[in-house]
Amino acid sequence: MPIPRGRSLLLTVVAAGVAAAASIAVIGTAEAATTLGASAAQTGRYYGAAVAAGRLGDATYTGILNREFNSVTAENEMKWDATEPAQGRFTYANGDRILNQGIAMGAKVRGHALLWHQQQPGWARSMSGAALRNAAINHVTQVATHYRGRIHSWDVVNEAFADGGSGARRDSNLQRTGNDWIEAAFRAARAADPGAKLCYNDYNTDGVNAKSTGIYNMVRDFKARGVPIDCVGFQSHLGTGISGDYQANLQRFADLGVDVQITELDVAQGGNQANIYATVTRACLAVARCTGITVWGIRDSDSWRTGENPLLFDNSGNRKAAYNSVLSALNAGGPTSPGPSPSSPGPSPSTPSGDGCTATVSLNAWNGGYVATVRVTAGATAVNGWAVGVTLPSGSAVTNVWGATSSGAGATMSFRNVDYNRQIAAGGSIEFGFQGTGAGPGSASSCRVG
Ligand code: 9MR
Repeated sequence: MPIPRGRSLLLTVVAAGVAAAASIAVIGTAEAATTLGASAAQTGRYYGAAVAAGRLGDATYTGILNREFNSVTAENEMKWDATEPAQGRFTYANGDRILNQGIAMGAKVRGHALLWHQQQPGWARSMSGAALRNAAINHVTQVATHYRGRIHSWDVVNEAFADGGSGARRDSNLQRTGNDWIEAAFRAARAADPGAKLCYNDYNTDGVNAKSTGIYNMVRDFKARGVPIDCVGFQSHLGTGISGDYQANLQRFADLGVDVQITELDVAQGGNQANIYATVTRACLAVARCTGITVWGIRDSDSWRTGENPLLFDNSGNRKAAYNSVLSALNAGGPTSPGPSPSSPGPSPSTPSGDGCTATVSLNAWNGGYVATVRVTAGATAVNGWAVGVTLPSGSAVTNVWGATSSGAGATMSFRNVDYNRQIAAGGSIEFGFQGTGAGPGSASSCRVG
């Protein structure tokens, strides 16, 4: 991985024994001003791009990506049709290419998108009811588990609200499984990857309007009821103008206690493209909880908006006027964004007392299925191998398990450690989980060491 120029300079300065903090800061600022990622990082933010795995072999494309950006989003490769083309058969090769590109760059990786009414595999499009709900939650669990610990933010649910004046949910096969499908997805994502920020992402939300207000009300309700949501993504596919209350809209969401992110920015070239890009940048910088901006592609020729030239680099990879306006706006600065908030704690571990272990089950249940997260906590002595027994109500069946192996069927299931979570330090805990159909287990469970 190339060392960012700012960092190597800083090391040189320190090695030379120049201890004056002011001069280090000045050098850092001057260096940071030359790329989008480094200038955004000055206020604790990221500047990212949507990346297509198929373009990573293009040296111009990858050169700009490596130089300018400190966050990547998979443009298509982590979507449902890409990651689960046949039910229960998961394919991560292209998603992993983007993840590894991000890791190699030292960049954040945004996950996009776990559930969406579009780009569903054919098998899911023809499903409905409890079967679809179970398949969707299993998808969330499996994909978020595969990428666990490596995703900065997940778009857990994408574009679930209708356009127009209703402020209501969009009709879709997912919506028809019950209005609680969104919260079920967020709970499953939290259980699978407690370290990722969980976002709701949508378009046509670039000001205070009926659609953004519908989403605002959902987020407020989720926060009030403890549904795990950390961020809202504003796609910001913009035309030739921008709403005067763009910033105020970001701020009202931030005031609910979530981060906001600009997730898919592109702006039609026909109007005042450079100014609109600068306005969006300044709006994000002015909102302390606006943690980063992602543009939806690199060069105009990479964009889904064919013919609109909506990005920051032209077809040859040259910086456009819009690029310069973004860079200047980033360098003008703004309040520092808050650092990563700790992920919400799972069920509180029992106080260690005596030897042995305890297990607590927390449940994310819906009509016809559930995801159970089991926290295993060691007592005053470290544990080397454990087994947990769980009693299931009649009619319930476990369909998949992660972080443990299972045995038994029917009423009593036994779960044993796998290699990586065999050992638990004294007082420490680990989690495993399982998904099932029917009603979920109660909280009672047994735990034994060995
Ligand atoms: O940029 C994506 C394009 O390559 C795909 O063909 C398209 C398929 O629906 O999805 C595009 O990305 C969309 C994103 O996933 C969600 N918000 C709207 C984006 C543009 O359509």
